[in-house]
Amino acid sequence: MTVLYTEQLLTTTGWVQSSRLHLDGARIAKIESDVAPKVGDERHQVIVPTMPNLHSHAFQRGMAGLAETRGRSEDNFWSWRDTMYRFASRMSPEHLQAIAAQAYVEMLEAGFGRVGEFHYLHHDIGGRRFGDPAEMVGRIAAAAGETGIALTLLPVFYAHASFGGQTPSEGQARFIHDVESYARLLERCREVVATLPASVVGVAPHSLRAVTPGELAAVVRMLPDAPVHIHIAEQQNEVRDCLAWSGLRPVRWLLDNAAVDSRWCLVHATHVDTGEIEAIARSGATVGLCPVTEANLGDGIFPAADFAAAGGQFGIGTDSNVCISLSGELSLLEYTQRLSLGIRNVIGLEGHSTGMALYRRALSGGGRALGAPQTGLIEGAAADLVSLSRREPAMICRSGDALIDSWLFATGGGVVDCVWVSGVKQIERGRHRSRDSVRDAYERTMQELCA
Ligand code: NGQ
Ligand code: ZN
Repeated sequence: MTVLYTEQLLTTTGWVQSSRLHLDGARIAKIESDVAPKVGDERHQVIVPTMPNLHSHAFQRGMAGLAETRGRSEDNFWSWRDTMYRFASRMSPEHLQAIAAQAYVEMLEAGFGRVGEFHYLHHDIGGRRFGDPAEMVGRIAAAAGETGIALTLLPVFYAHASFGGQTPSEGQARFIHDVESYARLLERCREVVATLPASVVGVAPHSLRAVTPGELAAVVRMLPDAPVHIHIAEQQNEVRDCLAWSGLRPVRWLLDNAAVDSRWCLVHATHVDTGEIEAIARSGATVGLCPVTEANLGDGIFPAADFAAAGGQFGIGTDSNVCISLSGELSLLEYTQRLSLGIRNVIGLEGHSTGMALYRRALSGGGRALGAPQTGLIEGAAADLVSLSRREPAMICRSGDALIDSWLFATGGGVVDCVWVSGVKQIERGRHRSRDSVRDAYERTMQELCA
């Protein structure tokens, strides 16, 4: 049995000192605190739980930084999407696996232990069908298996270009299913991930733009207790189009027309009014915030302070993977609130650390949204751990909550030392054990795609 000794440990009930964690395979068998280390213990300074990354499109990592040149007319979300569709149109299954593995290595190195992969690149180039409908899903699962990140697979149902069941565009040909073919895909997904430890499969109607009400209901029924993820109200345009189609704003339409509950993750939910904020909080759904991507795409600012005050739950995601950073997502989430409200220390309670409030909330919201609700460190829980190093100047003389505040707000994130997922150490001294081989395969893929 492996025993980790750590000076400080963040448990479900708070910080404890001088702890010995006994790992029994994938689980934490026992935690002793206020004890001395023993010979053979592996020594660490600070151990905290890994963070769930509740929303990723792994393949988009390959175009990170390639959509940052101003075009002839105004650039916006939709012109970025055209670039993204062109990038996606040439990707083979091998390319997808190599890019996803690179993204997952970077996620693990950042301190994420589980990824919710919102996967919609299903068909071959030009929309031709593969012999196995789960060919591309298999590549996502292989990348997760290769890197050791825990996977919540969210196969996407995508059928239409916009509200009212519009015919999909050419750029969407690789995404498209009908309800019957999606049911077959889902069945294969469950087989494909069966050998991946701790994996979960959910359903993901892409957005209210991409599904009809009937399709939405059918998809949500397919896996009765599994996570349901949907993009919603990310862009003002989308709110306008939804109003024109239904007379209701997107979040309002969803809450009135689907049984939204704690299974649900509303990704973005950027544009919400006061009534919608309160109604999401009451529903028990998690809001999936992706601050770095939302900033990159010019989406807008989610009213996180009001939502948190209403008792709402949120988690964080890296979405387009334009820059994979745990500290970056959480600090930007807080900073967008500060910038829009003109005040400091917004998420959190009087007299308490903001970093801790962000970390704890994103931990429980993310775990719930990904169908892996037990995220804290406690005896019997999964050994999903991050150790932090105090070598970074900004971490010197910090203890307890100040460690999290300094990590999130005062470093570039480079304080992650080791990461264990289900008791397996994937990151050591900040580097994934397969960092070099994954990088080399990624380089070959990028050379082909950029040729
Ligand atoms: C996606 N990404 O599915 O990758 C979307 C763009 C769309 C974000 N929404 C496509 N950030 O929403 O139509
Ligand atoms: Zn997305």
